[in-house]
Amino acid sequence: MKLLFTLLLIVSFIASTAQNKIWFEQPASEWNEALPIGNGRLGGMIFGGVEYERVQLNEETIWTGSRYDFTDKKGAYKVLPDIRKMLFDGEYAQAQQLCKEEFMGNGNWNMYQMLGNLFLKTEPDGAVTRYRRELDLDNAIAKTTYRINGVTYTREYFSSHPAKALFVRLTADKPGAVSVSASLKRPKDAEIKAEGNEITMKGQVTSGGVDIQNVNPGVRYYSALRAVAESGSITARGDSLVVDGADEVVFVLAAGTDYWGENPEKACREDLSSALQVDYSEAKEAHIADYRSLYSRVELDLGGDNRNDVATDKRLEAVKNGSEDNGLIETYFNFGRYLLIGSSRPGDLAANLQGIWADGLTPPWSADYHININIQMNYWPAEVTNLSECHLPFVALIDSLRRHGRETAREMYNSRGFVAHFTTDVWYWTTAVGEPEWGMWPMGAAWGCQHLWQHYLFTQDEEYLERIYPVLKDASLFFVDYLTEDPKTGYLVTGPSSSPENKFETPDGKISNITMGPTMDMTITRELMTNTINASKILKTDRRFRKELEEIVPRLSPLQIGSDGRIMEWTEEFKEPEPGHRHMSHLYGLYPGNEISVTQNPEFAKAARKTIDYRLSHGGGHTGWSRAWIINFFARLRDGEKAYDNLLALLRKSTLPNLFDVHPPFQIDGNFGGTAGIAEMLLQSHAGEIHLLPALPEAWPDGSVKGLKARGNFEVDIEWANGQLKRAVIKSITGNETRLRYGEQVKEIDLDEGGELIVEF
Ligand code: FUC
Repeated sequence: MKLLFTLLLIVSFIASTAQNKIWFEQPASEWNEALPIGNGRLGGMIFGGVEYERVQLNEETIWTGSRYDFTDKKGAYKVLPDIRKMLFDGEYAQAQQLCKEEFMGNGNWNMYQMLGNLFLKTEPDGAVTRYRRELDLDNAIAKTTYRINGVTYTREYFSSHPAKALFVRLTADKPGAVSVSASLKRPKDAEIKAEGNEITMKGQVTSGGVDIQNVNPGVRYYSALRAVAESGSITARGDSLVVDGADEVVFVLAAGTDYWGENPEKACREDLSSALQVDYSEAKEAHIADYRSLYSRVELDLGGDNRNDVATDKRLEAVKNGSEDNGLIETYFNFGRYLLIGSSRPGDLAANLQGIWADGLTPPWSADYHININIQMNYWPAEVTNLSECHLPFVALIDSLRRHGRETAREMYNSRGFVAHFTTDVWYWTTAVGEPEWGMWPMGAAWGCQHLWQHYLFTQDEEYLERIYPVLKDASLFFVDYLTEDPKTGYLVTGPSSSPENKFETPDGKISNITMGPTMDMTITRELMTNTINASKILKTDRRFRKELEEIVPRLSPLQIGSDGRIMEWTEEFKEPEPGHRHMSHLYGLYPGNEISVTQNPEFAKAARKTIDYRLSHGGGHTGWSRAWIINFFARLRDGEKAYDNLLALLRKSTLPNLFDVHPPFQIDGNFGGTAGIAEMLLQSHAGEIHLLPALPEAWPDGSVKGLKARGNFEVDIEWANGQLKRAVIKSITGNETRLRYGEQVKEIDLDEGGELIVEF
């Protein structure tokens, strides 16, 4: 068969049978069954209990701590040469000890905390029938319906980005049937008051009171819940609002904090009064229109049968028991995009380890910004699934690290530029803290910078590139000063550093983590410098600095294949105490990087495959995010079958009933990594070409995807049948040239702005 390339200016629509509801036949019995709603900043988890409804609330800036909680060790750089010498001499354990004692900084761990809970209490006067609780991914609306004594009750919930408020509406199909008592609660640090038709809750958050030494209070917050009823009455009783005999009641919740320097009460009041200016149906319409302007850019159809009559938890259970369900995979993909829209809007904070949805006052790992894989993974689907704007909070996060990051670069490494280590939070601290095992890794900002560059590759926005170039330059500048020559090889290396969270056995039988020049560091450094060079060429700026970087890049310690044919994780072949380790950092160059490729260096691709197989055969992929990473690896290796197997494993082993990813516990990165993986199986563009259906598994013989993005600012629709490409539409948004690949067939293309290429069999 031969591809027919035609240049046309017609938009094609691909019919879709998308699976767009997550639904249950019962209320959530625990948090992992509740349904998330979010407007990027204000989140709710809907439990849907008839008698006791709980909407667990989050506001993304509710954090303990402050900007000054973490400090670098003053003059730490003075011990840097000693640590490096020990490492070059093979005295790993001693070097690690010195790192811990003399080199790393310290601070208190801060916590992301929930805002509180909205409880709605009703007194059902009969048995509940026809219960259904759902999340409509097409419209970002959650709904609970049930019948009691012939009356149908409906609750609708959404968190609106344009209205900056969260809405819950209770209606019934019989006049006067809505009676409910509403309250706001928080386990600590809350002054709650009900008055008239409003409840307010305010305070300053402090430590959750667990075994963390968090002594510093955090943000001040103010939230208000207003009830608006049709007929019936609203009375404040104690700290609750009692609604009696209404036709319907709408609860509108707004919240403000002083995180951005605002007066929390004023911020909350402004949001609330503007949210109340329009009626419910207008607010709902505006919410749907705003959400759909992002969500409806992409449609995926994997030929999944449209079994919307089976509840989501049952479908997932069936998959866990061995069946396959393309429809559920579509839902998983749609849900991933829904979650990104719900937790990461421009101007807001980046999505944390739990997006914005965390329960209690002490969420796991503080629900912070682990930047040694997790938060980067949150943003893997952003560009390819056409949610470029939702990437911007992460771009802002990396930029925000510069302030502390410059101090850390100076104090720890006597270097210019900026640096960040394995984790940070909304106060943007950058120092290396905790155990060297996980804390001694200075590549967080550098990895983050790849996202800055990727956003440019996908959007081709030169004004944006101009704005972020100083960040790339600052990150590269750090490495110019910081890299040191390995006396054995003559190459430039990073260090002291680790291969994120992994360990090795030293030649004298000790377990250690710290070395010079771990593979991931070197790949990231090479990529960062190359991106900075390319950016400076596009912007026609900084020739001298560019030359400096161009001289450094070939001197960086290279990627190596070990004696057993695997990619080496460190510059030496150490024994691995945990061969199935969850991080596969040395394969960064396969994904998300592009240093390893099936076509450009097949020997490395072969070694990468061996590396993954070895990890998997020793129990690797056991956390949700680790499994999600593997899907992307196999997609890049063009192995659709293995990518699909691991996607199934993600659903079978690492997915909760509400489709949240589980580490365990719940961690949102796997949702985003899995979503990116599905896209990566259908479209790739990292190797200077748009590759259609690079890893299509046999399980998806017929299907289509509409609206994915490729680097170079192309929008791509693909339709396939019997495992073969049937039709593709490549639309150039800004006008560009590239190469198009399907299997072995390639063609150079050059499209004007808005131009389309239709490829048909
Ligand atoms: C990294 C991982 C852990 C966990 C934590 C939040 O450190 O190694 O598995 O996901 O982040």
